[in-house]
Formats: sequence, structure tokens, C-alpha cells
Amino acid sequence: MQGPSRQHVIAFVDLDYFFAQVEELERPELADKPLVVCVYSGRTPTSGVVSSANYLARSYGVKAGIPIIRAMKLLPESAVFLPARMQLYQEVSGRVMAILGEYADSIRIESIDEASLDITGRVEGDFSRAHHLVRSMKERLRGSLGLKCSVGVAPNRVVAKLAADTSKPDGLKIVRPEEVDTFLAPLEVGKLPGVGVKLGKMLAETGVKTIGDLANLPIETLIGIAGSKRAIYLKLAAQGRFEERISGRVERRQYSRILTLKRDTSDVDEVMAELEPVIGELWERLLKSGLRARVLGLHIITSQLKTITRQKAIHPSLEDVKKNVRELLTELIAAEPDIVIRRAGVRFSSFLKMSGQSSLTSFTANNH
Ligand code: DCP
Ligand code: CA
Ligand code: CA
Repeated sequence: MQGPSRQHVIAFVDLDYFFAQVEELERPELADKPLVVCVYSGRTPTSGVVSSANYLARSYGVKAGIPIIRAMKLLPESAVFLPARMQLYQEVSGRVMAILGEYADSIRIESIDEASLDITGRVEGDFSRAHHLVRSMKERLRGSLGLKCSVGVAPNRVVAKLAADTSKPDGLKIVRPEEVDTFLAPLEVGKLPGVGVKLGKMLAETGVKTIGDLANLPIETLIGIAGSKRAIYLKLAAQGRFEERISGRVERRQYSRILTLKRDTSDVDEVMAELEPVIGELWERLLKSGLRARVLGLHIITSQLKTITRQKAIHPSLEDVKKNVRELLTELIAAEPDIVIRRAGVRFSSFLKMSGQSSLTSFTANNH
């Protein structure tokens, strides 16, 4: 196989039955029941579609996209139907992505529950080290958030994604450079990203059933079916040679704001009332630049002009930031009962640059 001088190591992470898994975590008593998360249209009490189903519900034939009514017919009485809580899933997704970012040279958020990680530098191009790294990353996600995911590791993103797909659930599949061909060849062609139902049918008519068949199809034939631009991607992807740059980087800049309070005070609520809008604005600016902060700094100047700072690792959500600022303030005041605050500010640092999908809100807006 030909390729770049240094072999890339890409990990593709996909959370298992994501929305349903989050609901299970919220309510552990549901874990042994068929669980279906629904997007209700509101027209009638049962109209709408299934958004995510746990593996037990799937064993009855329930899957994303089918009408809720159908799922009700397929499932036994014990099944639980819950309305989707998008904000909660976004919140959890943010936490997941922040953790994943710690393990990568760069990260691309592919969707609310998927990310591609370039880990080449982290593991110095070594697939055995990649195995170790991904194992500890999976354990970390399980330990800190309780979440299971499936991860594929391969020399490029397309193969890594396919590896993740084939390892579901709670899987880890490594496809080394020399294994790419034998891994891809037998897979159904419809599994290849970019091959939808329509293209899949046209390919089947020319006798292409597997990714291996596609890799061997003469490029002229493929151009005839898919057009030249798509044909080139398909050919390279099927051969396991489609290379992409995963470009989100961890940034070193800082974003900070400090303000002088309307009056000196030792009251947490009073400080928060003035600080919250400033935090909100700053956070908004970060999001617009596609950044997520992983460290929060609190900066206090007392009426005696003494400076106090505190730092804390945070989960990248505005709610979490506000909660942590309040906690830090409360601790600070408890530790120094005589403190009178004159100026207060926050500083964000240790950024994760999110590429691909700059904000998760856009995912929801497009999909629901
Ligand atoms: N989703 C949705 N409607 C769809 C497909 C997905 O609302 N038709 C949402 C719910 C899923 C999430 O996106 O939980 C992620 O989609 P996946 O396709 O990755 O599906 P799951 O994570 O639910 O399951 P899997 O374990 O197969 O990844
Ligand atoms: Ca997914
Ligand atoms: Ca998933």
C-alpha cells in the first residue's frame, strides 16, 4: 500500500445508542427494559418518530426513524417511551467532546455523538500504543460520565469510522495499515460513508455488493454511475486510501473580563448578578470562534486591593461555568470571612478548537 511517509493514526468515536443511553444513566431502573427515545410531533399523542432505542428495544426490530406507533406494536408492555431532551444530550455531548479532546492532537466533531481524533503524534504513529490510549480513553468516559462508546482506529477517517461501526456496542477495533484491504473487502458497500440507498441500488445493478467489489470497479464505470467527483472519493475510500486532515486544534489563547462592582460587597448573589451577564457574553464569543474552554479562572480584587485567583477544570457548558464561579466564590468567602470584594472577573483558558460542527446547536436545528 502506498501512503504518506508517516502513517496517520485516526480514531473514530461513536457513542452507543446515545440518547437512550443518557436516559438510562439518568434513570438506572430503566436499564433492563426496552427503552425508546422519541421525537413527538404533537399532532396526536403518539405521532412522531423514534430517535434512539437501547439494544433491548432494537432486538424487537425498533430503530431510529420508524414511527412511534410502529415501535409500540413491536415492543412488549414493559417498554418505556420517553420524549427526547435535546438540551441534556447536548450538555452531555459537550462533556464527552472535552474529554476526547484531551486524548487527541486534534479533534473534529462529526455530530452530537461522534468525533474523529487525530492521535498520530500522541502515539508516535504506533498502533499498539493507540490501542492503549483508546482503552484508557474508553475507561475514562465510562468512569467520569458512565458512557459507553465504540471506537475504530485506522490510518484514515473513513476506515476508522467503519471499524467503529463494526465493533458496536462498547467496541474497540484496530485496523492496522496492512489489514486495511482485508478488513474492507467483505463489508457491504452500503456501509461506506457516501453510499446511500439510491447509489447502493445502482451499484448493485452493476454487480457491486461489497466494498471490495467497489474498489475493483473500473473508474470509468464508476464515473458513469456517480459522476467524476464522487467517483474519485468512492474509489479511494473503497481502497482505504481516502486521506483527510482532522484540523481542530487545542488553542493557547485566553479570554478574560474583569469588572468593578457597583458597590463593594461580600455577598455571593450580588457578585453573581453582575458577573453572570459578562460570563454569558464571553462564553458566547468563545462559541462563535468555535472554542470550548476547559479551565476557568476566577479573579477577585478586594477593597484592600489584594488579588485572589482560583482555577478550576470545567466541563464546557455555560451552566457549568456559572455553577463553578458561584462555588469558587462561596468557598473563597467562607475561607476569608472578612473579605470585601471590589472587582471580580473570569478568565477562560486551555481551549479546545472544535472544527466541523462549530456549535452543537446547529446540529439540533438541522435535525429536529
Ligand atoms: N438520531 C435521531 N434520529 C435519527 C438518527 C439519530 O434523532 N434518525 C439521534 C439519536 C441518536 C443520536 O442521534 O442517539 C446518534 O445517532 P446514531 O446513529 O449514532 O445512533 P445511536 O447512537 O442511537 O445508536 P448506535 O449505538 O447505533 O450508534
Ligand atoms: Ca452516530
Ligand atoms: Ca451513536
